[in-house]
Parts: sequence; C-alpha cells; structure tokens
Amino acid sequence: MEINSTTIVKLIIAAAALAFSSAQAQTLTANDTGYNNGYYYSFWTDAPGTVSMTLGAGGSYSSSWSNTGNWVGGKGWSTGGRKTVNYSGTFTPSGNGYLTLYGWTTNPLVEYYIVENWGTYRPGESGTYYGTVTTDGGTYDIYRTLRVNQPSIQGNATFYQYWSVRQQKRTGGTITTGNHFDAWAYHGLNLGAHDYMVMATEGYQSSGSSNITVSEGSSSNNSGITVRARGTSGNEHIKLNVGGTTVADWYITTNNQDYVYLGSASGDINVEFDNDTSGRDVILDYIKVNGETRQAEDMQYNTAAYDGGCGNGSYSEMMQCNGVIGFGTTSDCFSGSCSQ
Ligand SMILES: [Ca+2]
Ligand SMILES: [Ca+2]
Repeated sequence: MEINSTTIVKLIIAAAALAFSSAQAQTLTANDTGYNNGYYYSFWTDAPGTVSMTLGAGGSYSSSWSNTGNWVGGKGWSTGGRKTVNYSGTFTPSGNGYLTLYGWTTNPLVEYYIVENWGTYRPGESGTYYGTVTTDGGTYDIYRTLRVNQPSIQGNATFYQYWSVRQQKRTGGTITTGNHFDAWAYHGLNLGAHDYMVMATEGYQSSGSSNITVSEGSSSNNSGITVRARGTSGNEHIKLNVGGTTVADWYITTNNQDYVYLGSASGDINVEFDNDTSGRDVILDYIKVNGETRQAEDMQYNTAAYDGGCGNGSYSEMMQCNGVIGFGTTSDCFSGSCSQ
C-alpha cells in the first residue's frame, strides 16, 4: 500500500472510530444500573461469575451465561409506560430462560413481564389465569403470580407479578405496552407509578446467550390500523378482524381513545363488539388505515346497530348489540388520497 496523506487521514479516522466504539462498549459482571448510549440498563444476578452482559451502541446489548443461578438484565428506559417498543436480535437459551419486556411499578409494587420467547419452561402458568390479549401479531395469555418476601426494587418484599406470555415464541417485533396494561387493568391487575422498563434477557439455572437491540417506535405513522372508540360502561370489548382473523382486541374505556394495531395484516376489515349486555354499547367513531380516516357513520355494513331490532342499522357509529361494522379492505382508498 502506498502511504500518502489521504491514506494517513483515513487511518487516523479509522483508529479514532475504533477507539470511540471500544470506549462505548461496557461489560458488566456485577449488579448495576445506569445509562449507556442513551438507554437505561439494569443488570442483576445472584450468581456472580456465571454471567456477563456487554452494553453496545444505542439500545443494543449482548449477554452470555453458563450454569448460572438467576440473572436478568437489559436495556430500555428508567421510566417505563405506554410505549411502542421495537426490538430485534437473537436469543439462544440452553435450559430455562426468558426474552421479555420487563418492568416495575410502585404503589402498588408490581413486577411485570411481557414474554416474547423462552427456553424449556413457559413462565406464568403456575399463577392465576385471566384470559388473553391479542396485539402486535400474536395472542398472549395473562397470568398473575404472588411473590412472598422476595427481592424487589424496594428490597425484599411481597408483591404480585403480572404476565403476558405470547402463545407463539418470537425474537423480534413490536410490543405495544399500553395494550397489555389495558388488558391487565380490565381484569383488576392495576399498575402503579412506573419505574424502569427494559427489554430483558433472564436465565435461571441454565446457560445461553442473547444479542438484543431495543428502540422506541412511533405509533402515529401511516402503517397499521387505528380504531377510535368509547363505551357507555367502560367494560365493552372489541376486536379488530382483518382478512378473517382477529389481529387485536381491546377493553375500551368511556373516553374516546385511539387503539392501535401496528401489524401488516391485509384483507377485509371489520370491528366487532362481542360482550354486549345490559348497559353496554360501543360508540365507534372511525378507523384510520392506508393513510385515510374511515368514519363508522359512512359505512353501510353494520350488524351491531339497533333500529327496531339488532342488526337493522346502517351508517351509524352506534353498536348497541354484538356484531360488526365493516370498513372495506386494507387496500381500499375511499378518499382518493392514501399512503399506498
Ligand atoms: Ca365518526
Ligand atoms: Ca347494548
């Protein structure tokens, strides 16, 4: 290689970049929390010497554990809450391990898990079962377990754990945390003030490794489907069906609120009200899909409106009865101005 001034400049830049990137990496082997490259991290183990976690660029980290006791660590936010969490990477447990969005609240003290993948043991099943929530391309089972005098962010304490455990394992995707929080709240599993929330790897009496990158996404883009609705009692349950499959479901409140599905399902769209009883009606304002707003009152197909009988309505926001409002297909463009 001919050494000229351009080459030297390039070498200096390369050396500086190397020094910069190695300065950013930080390997943890002892219990710690803090900030790294713009993200909060936590690392905890009861078996020091069996596990290490290396903090990488942005929201990335890698971990490796071997015949550990119990450990959990990850990157995320010092204050959790309603976020659109995107993550990707690899998760390779040998034995018992979880890949989970994991966090804490205080008042009440709650430890919660939205479990995306696991090893030999599917967690939560030893607890009380509360049903399911469908969101972000999958269905999750909801459980609650009780921990008595166990380690917590407030020292040893007695507290509940709330669980959403995905029925099909995955490594990578979107987690709309608010959809889980709402489903838990409907079943009386209330959270308190949010403490940290991280996309965590956990190992329990096992070995394994992971390499995970987490980030916060936007829920206000043009992809997916937004449903805006409220109920008369706050106990109404609605489902978003696309192409004949339920892709999301929500228990709605008495205030108009956006319920967001961020997946890419395509086909015929309808919104279904399925737990009608005395005092329960849904007022479905509109949906947003394909970059346009489709008003419920503009839709002819409505089997939920009451007009002298259930299923006799049309062009109405009201869903007094179990039934659906049809909103066309994901590729329709009624306004003539769409994102696709
Ligand atoms: Ca409307
Ligand atoms: Ca009703």
